[in-house]
Amino acid sequence: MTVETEKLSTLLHENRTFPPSESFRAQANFQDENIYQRALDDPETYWAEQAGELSWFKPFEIVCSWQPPHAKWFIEGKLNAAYNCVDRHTETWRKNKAAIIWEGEPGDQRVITYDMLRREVDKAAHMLKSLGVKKGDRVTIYLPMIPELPVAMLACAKIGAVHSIVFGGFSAKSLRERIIDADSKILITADAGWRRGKQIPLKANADIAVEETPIEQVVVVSRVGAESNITMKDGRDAYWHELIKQSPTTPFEPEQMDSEDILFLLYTSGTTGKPKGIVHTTAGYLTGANTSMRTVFDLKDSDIFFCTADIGWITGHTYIVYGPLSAGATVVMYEGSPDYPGRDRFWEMVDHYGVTILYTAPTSIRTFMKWGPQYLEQHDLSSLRLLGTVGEPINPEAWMWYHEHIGKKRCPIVDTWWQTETGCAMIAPLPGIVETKPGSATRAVPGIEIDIVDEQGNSVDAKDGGYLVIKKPWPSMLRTVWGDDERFQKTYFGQFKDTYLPGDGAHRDEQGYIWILGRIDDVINVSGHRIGTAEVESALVAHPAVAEAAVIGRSDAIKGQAITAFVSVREGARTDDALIAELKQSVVEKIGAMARPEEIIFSAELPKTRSAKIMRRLLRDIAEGRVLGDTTTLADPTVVEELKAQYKDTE
Ligand code: 6R9
Repeated sequence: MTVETEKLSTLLHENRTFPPSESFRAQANFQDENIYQRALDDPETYWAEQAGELSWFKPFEIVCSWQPPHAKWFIEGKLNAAYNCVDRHTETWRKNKAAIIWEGEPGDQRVITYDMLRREVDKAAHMLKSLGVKKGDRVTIYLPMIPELPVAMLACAKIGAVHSIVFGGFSAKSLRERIIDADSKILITADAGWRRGKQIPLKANADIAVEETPIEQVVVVSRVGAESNITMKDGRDAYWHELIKQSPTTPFEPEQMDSEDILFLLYTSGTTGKPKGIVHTTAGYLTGANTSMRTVFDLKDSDIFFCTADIGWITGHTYIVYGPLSAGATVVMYEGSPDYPGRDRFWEMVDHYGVTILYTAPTSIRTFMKWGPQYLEQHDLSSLRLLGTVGEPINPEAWMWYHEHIGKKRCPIVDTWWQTETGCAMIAPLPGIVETKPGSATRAVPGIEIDIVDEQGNSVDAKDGGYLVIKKPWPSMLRTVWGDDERFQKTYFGQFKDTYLPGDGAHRDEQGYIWILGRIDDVINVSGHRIGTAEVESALVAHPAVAEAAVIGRSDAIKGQAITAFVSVREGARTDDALIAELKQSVVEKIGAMARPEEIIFSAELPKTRSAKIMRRLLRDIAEGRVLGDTTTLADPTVVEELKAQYKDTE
């Protein structure tokens, strides 16, 4: 395995510590360290208590059944996720509390109270029903960050349909693959979305994507008013607002879902070219999402919670929609780019709406650092009381900058390690209890048992790197990979018996703090987005000029990692700037802009071992300008010299 020793030694020198302030601790939801021991001694009782925070139509009878690698939680229980996120709050004083404060990129705003949200969700549920959507059907959603997105998700949840959201930055081809894999008959999209003042042509992408797929109906939200620029296909396409007009205004009776009924699919990248449809179920996922709002985010009814992720990723699913809304919070949701029209857009929103909890990614923090603190100084950020980060390891400098310039040394920082597969935060401090260290996600949350092990599955000593593993099942764990249980078993439980393997390297320091070192497989993390090397490679190889391609992630100061592609072309193909531009464009078209290679290096041969495996490590060394390690296993050592020379030319 590739435990990056260089990174390890820098991290080990980090010994600044930040205990929670007395005033934070005194108001925290959890102040007693015993919660960890209690949950460890009896996780089932702990999770049953947490599940008790949800509203159930029928209480569960068995907390957990674990037949490795398959878990079931809260067996015999009946509930509805949309009822928990919306309806139940309208039966309390929260009825007129703001559920979603939404801001569009052009500056348009909407405040949606819980009661208004209930009405919107119910109308959308009636609409879906009238289109023939039934319990268990998959609905693909390809929308920008507009209120119709959470409304559509919750409408699916209300009728028991399974949503599969595809991030609006994905290409037509990626959308198509996901539609086919999920076997969806219906797609909800928009005419276009706004990004840095430009329109992103979602409907045009959708038109290409749905050809020769099971999609029978396309519902189109009019976001930018581009009616004249899009084509609506008769009998297939209809506008959301026109369909909604025909919906009854009567309440929609929530479907009584079994705890283990599927709530959603969300596709994520793995080591092969084919994305995995991660399956999350109703009760377990919602319990995890809801619990972490109260524990990790110390949520209070007075909080204004701003998660800057897109709902197209798991962070947005859990921390814009299901977590905060199930807990009755007010969330801020923003459609566009942080630098539009100015680089102070987030700070203007924090100031304007009085945001109390901000949850963002290390890549954004590094971008703010690069821009400089002057954009923050123009605004009053004194409403902030807690900060969070997610998506990739945060480097200590970025952590300190977040602490000093955004948190004004007042706000605890919760560095939350988790994955699409885990559903909610797994390693993160409880901010009223745990002393934090810049760059460490600290320790597993209560109810989660982790370890760091070697190849044989034995715990490693402090300071040694190893595989991060999760030893016991937890409520919000993925249940399977959609349509491919074998892949689920192999990927996550194939290495160690009955133990979940997330695919990250980690080490523990002498105090037991966890330091995540990054992926140990062929997954690249660009700005917190998971991209499989195999996906980018197959996009490149699809080009007629390309014979072979190898893709690696090299370290990048802002994005965490950037994609470098090494390409060998077919006989006679030209290796010029035009081909580079074409290849980059072809990756954008096949996957999406976030997968665009930063640089493409042509090489007559790729370095291979004698067993014909491409030596990615070596390519990473070249791209990162390191002295090359052992190349004795290389079939043809001259390849490396040539590649090094080529790489220098591109710099
Ligand atoms: C939530 C999310 C998961 C991968 C994960 C890891 C990396 C996420 C992190 C982190 C270090 C953190 N990751 N949070 N690494 N510290 N706080 O990002 O899900 O898109 O599935 O990515 O992201 O490598 O395995 P997802």
